This record gives sequence, structure tokens and C-alpha cells, in this order.
Amino acid sequence: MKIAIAGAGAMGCRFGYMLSEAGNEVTLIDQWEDHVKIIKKDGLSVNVDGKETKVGLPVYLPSELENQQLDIDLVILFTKALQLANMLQAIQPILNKSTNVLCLLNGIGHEETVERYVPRENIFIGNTMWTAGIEGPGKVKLFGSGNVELQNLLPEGKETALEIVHLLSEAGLNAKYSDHVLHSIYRKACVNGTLNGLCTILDGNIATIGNTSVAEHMIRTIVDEFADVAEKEGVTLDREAVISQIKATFDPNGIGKHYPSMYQDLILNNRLTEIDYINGAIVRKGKKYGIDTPYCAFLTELVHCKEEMLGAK
Ligand code: NAD
Ligand code: AOT
Repeated sequence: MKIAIAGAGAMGCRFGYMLSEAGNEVTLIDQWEDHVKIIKKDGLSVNVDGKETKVGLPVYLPSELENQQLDIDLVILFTKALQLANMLQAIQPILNKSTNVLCLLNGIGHEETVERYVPRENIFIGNTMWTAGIEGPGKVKLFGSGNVELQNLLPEGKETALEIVHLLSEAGLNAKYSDHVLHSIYRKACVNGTLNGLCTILDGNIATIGNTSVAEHMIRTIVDEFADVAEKEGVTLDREAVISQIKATFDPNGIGKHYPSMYQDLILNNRLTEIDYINGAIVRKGKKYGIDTPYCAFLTELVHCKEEMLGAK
């Protein structure tokens, strides 16, 4: 299948690399000029569980898409939430009536943005527990394992969704069809709503924060706020199961070594974060439904405070 990765940062490179290794024709699209230049010249350097490898992949800046005949079957969106609308605008030249678009960004409500640029019948939405990190231009570091859950936006898209699930699983990405993707999205949002903000503010990786004596209380309180809001949207979360899933990431020899993408954004790269699409979204929805969300509100403010202190852009 011809796949375009729209946003070839940490996660885009992980998915692009794995899908290409499985025999798909993968094209990367990214606006980071140094990154694109190095991949064009030397290929993408991938460190998988400590082993260095290199893969040659076609890569384009958005400005180069206008004259390409790429015939893309599937676009996988992997920008940060704040960048999603611009990316959807930038990839218009490679979309046609039958191009499917899969959105796996962290956070809640991205389908509303994607719908403004892509016909609803071509939209697939989900989330992923895979992780990745960029080490520098042209260089990505991968460890641990993960999964993907996804669903079609319209009922008639189910068959295509199952084909995408098969394609991702063939590439080792461990994908599953979700009958209730909003439930999957809320479950993953609880992982990010607890770990991303706390690791960013407290300056530690998942294991360091997760294994403190106060982590469990903070995590339970935040998960309760997410679950109370989710309930109003027809999603019943099994709170204990969600907390167990979060605790399973604390292993210092596994995913616990990961610094969440929010940490990578703000602390390592001085970039604005996705907090408004995660805890901030719960605060906004809480106000709408009359539910108090003090921990999400405080964490959102702390992250915005840190963004301002660091002059993040
Ligand atoms: P990233 O910042 O590493 O990558 C995003 C890439 O998109 C960047 O390289 C950027 O240059 C590019 N981009 C942005 N706007 C663009 C535009 N208009 N045109 C062209 N290129 C553009 O981000 P990431 O860490 O890969 O995260 C992507 C999404 O996946 C986020 O929603 C994140 O929360 C989620 N996620 C990340 C991880 C992780 O471990 N990094 C894990 C699970 C989910
Ligand atoms: C993560 N991390 O989603 C994924 O970094 O944004 C991120 C992210 C799966 C399990 C634990 C953390």
C-alpha cells in the first residue's frame, strides 16, 4: 500500500519505518528542513532497542507536494495537536476522493479538525500506546512495545478500517479494531492526562514519577476527573483497569524509561504543549457538564505557566 506519513517526527518515523520494513511504499512529509535534508541525503537513522539501522525513504517538505503524483492510499497523521489543521491544509495536493486518512494523535476531539479538510467517509480515528523519540535531525530512537486501536468515523467505513488494522498488524504495530473508539481515546487520554503533565512539571521520566509514594493518589484523582466527564459523553471507563494500565508503564526497564512527548516538547525543545487537548479538554468539558476538575485545571495552568517561563513557541 502507498502510505504517506504526515508529520515525520518521533511517531511518524516509528510508523514509517515499521510500515516500510513490512513492504509498504512509505513517503514521509515534514516541514523540518534539516531533518528532511538529512533523510534525503543519508536515509533515516533508526535506533531500535539499542541497534542502529538505516532506511531510505522518500521525504518531502509540504512545499514540494504540489507537483508530485504520489497516488497515496492512506495518510497517517502524526503532528502535534496544535499543528494538525496546518498539516491538513498542507497535504491537500495529495488527497483525492479515495485517500483514507488515519488520525492517531494524543488528545480528545481531533475528528472535528480532520472533518474540516477530509470527507467523513475517508476518516479513521484512534490512538496508540507505542512511543518514540527524536534524537536529532534524521535520527529516531525506538524501544518498548505498544498497540493501536482505531475505528471508521462512518459505519460504511468498517471494512476499510479492518483493512487498515490488518496492514498495521502485518507491520508489527499490533492494531485492533475498536467498536467504540471514543472509549479507547478516553482510556489513552487518561494515560497522557496523568503522565505527560506530571513528568513535564516534575522533570522526570514515567518510572521516576510513577514510583513515588504520592503518584498513585494524584493519578487516581486525575483519572476520576476524566472518567466523570467521559460518563457524560456516553463512555463508561473502568477506573481500576485504567489505573492498572497506567501503573503497568512504571517499569524502569520498560516504558518507564520514556520521557512523554510533552516533556520532549517543552523541556527538551522549548515548544508549546498539547495540554489544552488533554487535561485542558477535560476542564472545558467539565465546565459544560457542571463537573469539578481541579487537578486537571491546576495541571493545565502549571504547564501553561512553565511554557511562559521558558518562552516556549
Ligand atoms: P513530533 O513533534 O516529534 O513530530 C511532529 C512532526 O510533525 C514534526 O517533525 C514537525 O516538523 C511535523 N509537522 C508539524 N506540522 C507540520 C506541517 N504543517 N507540515 C509539515 N510537517 C509538520 O511529535 P510526536 O512525538 O511524533 O507526536 C505526534 C503525536 O503522537 C502527538 O499527538 C503525540 O502526543 C502522539 N504520541 C506521541 C508519542 C511519543 O512517544 N512521542 C507516543 C504516543 C502518542
Ligand atoms: C505513552 N506516551 O503517549 C504512551 O509520550 O505522549 C506520549 C505518550 C504509552 C504509554 C505510556 C506513555
